[in-house]
Amino acid sequence: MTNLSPNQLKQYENEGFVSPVDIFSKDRAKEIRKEIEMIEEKIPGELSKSGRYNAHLISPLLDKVTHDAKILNAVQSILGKNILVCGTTLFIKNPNEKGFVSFHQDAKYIGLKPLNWVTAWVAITDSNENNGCMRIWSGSHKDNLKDHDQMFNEGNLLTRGQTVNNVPINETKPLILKAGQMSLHHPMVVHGSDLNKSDDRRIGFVIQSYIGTNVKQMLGKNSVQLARGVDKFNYHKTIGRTKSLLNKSDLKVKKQENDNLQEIFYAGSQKKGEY
Ligand SMILES: O=C(O)CCC(=O)C(=O)O
Repeated sequence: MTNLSPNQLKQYENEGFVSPVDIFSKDRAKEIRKEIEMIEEKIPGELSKSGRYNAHLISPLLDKVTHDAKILNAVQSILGKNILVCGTTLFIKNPNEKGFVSFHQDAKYIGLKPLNWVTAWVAITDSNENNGCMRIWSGSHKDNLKDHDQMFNEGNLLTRGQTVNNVPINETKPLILKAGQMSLHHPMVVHGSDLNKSDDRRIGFVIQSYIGTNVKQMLGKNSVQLARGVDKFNYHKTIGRTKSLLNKSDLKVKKQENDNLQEIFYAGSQKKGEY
């Protein structure tokens, strides 16, 4: 089943994103936030720096979001019926911290080819211009890959501070989402986000990304879960879904996956750090 409307598909084609798409209720978003914060409290550091990747492997509620039928119906409209999950990222911006995301293209550093993949940004809290929502350079996915500087700058939530310079801000659009809504964005579209100036956290849970079964990881290894359909290509190792919160063996799998990811994110870079 596919469910993006012709207008939403046109928006994706013309602008490189679809937003907003309703997924779940505010109350459900609150429950998910509670589970995230419970993990942060029980195992400090588990969801920060390189730990912010693949939280769906240790959190049953984030696992459910990752495999949510509504999200997959929308993703299927773009990728077709055979869909894998190849990772997730928590983008959390706390108030009074300097967190931001420099303008970049995901296709520049994620290593997935061909570009038959899409990223779902799911709002666990409201996300708006005051708390640093994503901004997208509309239509920029139609250009080639752009040069990115590696800035390694303080507060940048990207591993290497990958940055496209001279983005025309007046051609960027804020993706304003209520908790429980999502946006989908194209691997080539230039996007970033500014500081959180509010007095609450901004939490985005990002499935980064849903990939077609024909997509390979060119920069290293990353495991996948089958989200929908069949995988006739078997390019990747598969991992199971979590059955319980903070299960010990799931924590180990997450750690291994995130170590592999560091290799991918720092491929070709002289400088390494932990992020
Ligand atoms: O959460 C943000 O502000 C940026 C997220 C991002 O860069 C992405 O989802 O690709």
